[in-house]
Order: sequence, then C-alpha cells, then structure tokens
Amino acid sequence: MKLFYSPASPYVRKVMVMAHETGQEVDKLDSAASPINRDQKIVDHNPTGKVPTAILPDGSALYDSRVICRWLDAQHAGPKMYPEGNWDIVRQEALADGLLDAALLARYETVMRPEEMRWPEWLQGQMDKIASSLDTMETEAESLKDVNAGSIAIGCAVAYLDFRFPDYPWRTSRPQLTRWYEAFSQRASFQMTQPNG
Ligand SMILES: N[C@@H](CCC(=O)N[C@@H](CS)C(=O)NCC(=O)O)C(=O)O
Repeated sequence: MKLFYSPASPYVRKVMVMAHETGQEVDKLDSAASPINRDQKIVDHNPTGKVPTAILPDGSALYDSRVICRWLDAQHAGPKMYPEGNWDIVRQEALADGLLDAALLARYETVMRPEEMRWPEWLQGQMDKIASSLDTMETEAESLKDVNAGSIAIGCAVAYLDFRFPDYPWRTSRPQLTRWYEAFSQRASFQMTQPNG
C-alpha cells in the first residue's frame, strides 16, 4: 500500500501503527496537506485533500484513516484489530478521532488563522471537547490493555496533545489514562512512529 503521508499527522500515525502491529509495509508518498494550500497530488485521489489517503495495489484510492485501518486489518492473518462484533472498540476509535478533530481545529485556529479573526469562545469549545473526551478515556482506561483499533487510536490521540499542546496538562486528574499511556506508548509501533514537523 502507498500512503499520502505527513510525519506530524496523528491520523496518519494511526495507520502507521496499525501497519506495524499487523506486520505490513507502507510506501510513504510525499505530500503537503493543508486546508489553505491544497495539495493537488492528494486531491486527485481524495477530494477532501487530506492525509492519510492510501493507494491500494490495484491503484484505487482509500480514505479516511478509519477506512484504511479497516482495510489493513482485512489483509493479515494475525489477531484482529477490529474483532468482529466488538462495538466498544469501534466507538473508542471514534472517541479518539473526535478528540483529534477538536485538537486539529484548535491548532489550525491558533497557528493558521490570522490573529484578528480568532474567536476565543469557539476555541474554548474545542478545548472543552478535548477535556470531556479525555474524561471518558480515563473511565475506560482499564479496557485499553489489549492492542486494537480503539487503544491504538486513543494512544495516538493523547500523544498528539503532548506533541502540539505540550503545556496542556491532560494527565492532571487522569491517573489511569496516564499510567496506561506510559506503558502503551513504549510499544515498538509507537516508538517507531514518533511525530515530527
Ligand atoms: N477524518 C480524517 C481526518 C484527516 C485529517 O484531518 N488530516 C489532516 C492532517 S492531520 C489534513 O489532511 N488536513 C488538511 C486539510 O484539512 O485540508 C481521517 O481520519 O483520516
């Protein structure tokens, strides 16, 4: 599989961790996704212009990260990352992606939007989504022991907070999630996909 890629994208990281955990190769394609300067190379395959966008061996395109992760899970013979009938795992992946959607909007608002056009209440609304998502993750930390699509997504989501919001004290009052993440993030798949950029 080829992948339009960004080393800073937490959604791309989900795909890369999933590929690593399931023993699959990914060829990284150079790209520069941005909501302002769209990368035509990506748009040609995915009209949203976002990463990750995969090009499958038959040349067809697949997006977004959840769909690509499902495709990867269908390609290997090991333990499934989306065990059949386990809706909690699918919901946890959606929870993590919801946190990331809010975090990415908050980031675009603070680094891309011109200062005079910023809207503090809107930014606070995104930060509130992040906080309440983390609170739910804290109550579910016990269920994240296994490696699956839910725990991978939650790991990538909280890692993104450390990467882009280093002063945001998400660990405060979330001891179980903190403990879980310290252990889970030692996995080779996480160590080999550290974000940069
Ligand atoms: N729902 C998508 C979200 C992907 C996404 O927002 N990617 C960001 C990079 S982290 C992007 O490509 N942004 C460029 C844009 O918004 O046009 C997924 O799960 O793959």
